Amino acid sequence: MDIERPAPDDARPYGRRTFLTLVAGGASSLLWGPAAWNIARDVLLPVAGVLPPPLGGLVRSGWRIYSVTSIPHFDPARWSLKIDGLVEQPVELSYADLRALPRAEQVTDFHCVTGWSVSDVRWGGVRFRDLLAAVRPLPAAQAVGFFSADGAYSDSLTMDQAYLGDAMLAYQMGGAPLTRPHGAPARVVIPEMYGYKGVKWLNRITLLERPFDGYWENRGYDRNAWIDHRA
Ligand SMILES: Nc1nc2c(c(=O)[nH]1)N[C@H]1C(S)=C(S)[C@@H](COP(=O)(O)O)O[C@H]1N2
Ligand SMILES: [Mo]
Repeated sequence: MDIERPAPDDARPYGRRTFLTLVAGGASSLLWGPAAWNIARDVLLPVAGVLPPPLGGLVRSGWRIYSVTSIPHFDPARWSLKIDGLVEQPVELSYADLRALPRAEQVTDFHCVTGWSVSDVRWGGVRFRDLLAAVRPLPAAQAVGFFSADGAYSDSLTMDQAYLGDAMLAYQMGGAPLTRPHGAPARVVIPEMYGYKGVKWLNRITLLERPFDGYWENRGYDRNAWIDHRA
């Protein structure tokens, strides 16, 4: 079985640039208060070891950027999200369309199956029920397939899983637009399951009769990725 690894080398330069930019803002963010700190936190944490001691002391846990390909570019003017499959009305949403949908917010913990977690992640986005309202799913649609703009990564959920109260398509993290390493412009969030269900750089959703095995499931992971080992 393959195992998850941090983003490949060709993806690193971007992540590093982002880190340097945000560290500059990050130090002063301590003066702006907790909200600003949260925004910078996800980027600061992976390098806790190189931070000066007082800042390092605040670090509890951290993100690792995962990508099985190089990290896709996001152009707000050209990006679209196609929603098709078992629906009455397929649609193609622009980034502006996506942000115009009813917005939901939540603070939830994030767990990767390889053993790292991030507590209290503030997500903003749209609930799948609100996202799918426009396409009017057919009665036969019992599952949702998610596809990444990276051309390699996909996963699926049953409709019931996608409609859980804290599942969403997130386009904000920590009160700011999702950064490119974290999946800009949008990623799947389902806190009750391990992070591999959360397809980043999402650009297509297809409604299906039944779920399929996603990228990591084809490499040995469980299709039902419940963190608390629910049936
Ligand atoms: N497109 C894509 N989405 C992905 C992955 C990936 O490699 N490619 N990795 C998944 C895994 S295993 C995890 S734990 C999370 C990690 O999110 P992060 O890179 O924002 O920390 O993204 C998930 N979504
Ligand atoms: Mo993961």
